[in-house]
Amino acid sequence: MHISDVIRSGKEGSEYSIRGWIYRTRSSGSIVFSVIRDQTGIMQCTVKKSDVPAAEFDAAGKALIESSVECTGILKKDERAPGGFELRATGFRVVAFADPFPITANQSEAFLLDNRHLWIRSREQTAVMKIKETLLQGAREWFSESGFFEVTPPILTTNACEGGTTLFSLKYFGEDAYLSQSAQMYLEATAFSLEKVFAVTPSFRAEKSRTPRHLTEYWHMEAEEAWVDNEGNMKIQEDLISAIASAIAGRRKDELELLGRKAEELKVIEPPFERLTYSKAIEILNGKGKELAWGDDLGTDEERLLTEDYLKPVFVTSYPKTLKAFYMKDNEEDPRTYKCADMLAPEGFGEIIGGSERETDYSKLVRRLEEQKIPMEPYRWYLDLRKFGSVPHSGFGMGVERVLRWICRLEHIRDATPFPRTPSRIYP
Ligand code: NSS
Repeated sequence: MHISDVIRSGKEGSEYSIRGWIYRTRSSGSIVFSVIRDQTGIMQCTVKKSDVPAAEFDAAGKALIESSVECTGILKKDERAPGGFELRATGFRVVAFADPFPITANQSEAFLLDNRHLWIRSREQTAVMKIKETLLQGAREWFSESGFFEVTPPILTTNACEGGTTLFSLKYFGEDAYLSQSAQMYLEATAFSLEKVFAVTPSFRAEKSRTPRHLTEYWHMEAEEAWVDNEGNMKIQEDLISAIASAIAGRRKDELELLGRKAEELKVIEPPFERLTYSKAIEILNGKGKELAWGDDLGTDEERLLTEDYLKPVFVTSYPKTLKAFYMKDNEEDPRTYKCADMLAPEGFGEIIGGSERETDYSKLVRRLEEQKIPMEPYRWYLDLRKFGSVPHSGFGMGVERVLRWICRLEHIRDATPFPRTPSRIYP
């Protein structure tokens, strides 16, 4: 049985078998205390020389941390044991003896990253991976209830969606190709079939930025909606984020607590989220002593300043055209800007979603590509979408690890993914 099931439903005096990895072990003469870890928790097994076959007692004494084991024993209450119960072993089998485990207390971040394949067994990493699963699951449930279809866009592509400077390029049988930065264009195409679509794919950004919120490979949850404008797009995003927060608060209380986050803090994440224009954001930042001019980009520091006092995410709308991609829709209310919005996470975490209404005017798109000297050929198919029954449509992309970093209150985004990819790391 899993350890949590034994603790929850086990009867004192009955016999159970658990299996997992040795979390801690110590022996004193004729008794071995072996704390076993499985995916649900930890439990102490007390192995007495008099209660198990001699070879098994011997093995229990020799097995080092992270050896894989099976223990059968009688359940006993023990206030001192983690979880309040222990197993008094009647059998103890070592499945595989471990070498001395390299990870011990107080090791450097670099050492832990080099040994990531082993470090992900830690309780913190396990908690983050479980919360990530709930994030993805909760989001998929929300999308499904809200009439979205999950689709499967390609990763190998000839299109730059978010500009040429952060592309990983490769040769595709002699032709120039890239790893996808965003599924957006393919989602736009699919939305003219299924109307409401979403996808969860890896996205790649060759960004040299060494910040606590940039990965070169991250999981991107993107949606595209036909017949929806920028305001409708924001409504969908705040509903989605609230559903994710609520799923995690409801199902992952213990894991959140282990990471120093109270589930209650996520329960306040409910629509509506405040909307600020970019112009207003600049004003606020100027008021906080940041010297910024209209047209300057908001970096990590600016977004931290802007969101440090918020408890819920906030939208920043109507960014200057010079800061955003060519496919966004003109904003008639302020022609210097697009009809777009970024969602920033509270408590200083910053951008978690980028979204916009899409330009539907064929000639405007062609003009922008020309102005920005972007070669037209790879975009023929994308431009085609404006020639065959285009409709108002909008969409967004959410960085899964960015959201997870905020929800788990992680210092660095690399801890939101088991095998982080950053400019200086591709091993293990
Ligand atoms: O560049 S974005 O702001 N927008 C797009 O890619 C759109 N084409 C998405 C769309 O409309 N379908 O990236 C979207 C989000 C952004 O808000 C972050 O949360 C995340 O993707 N993102 C990243 N996460 C981790 N590391 C890096 N380097 C990164 N870049 C973006």
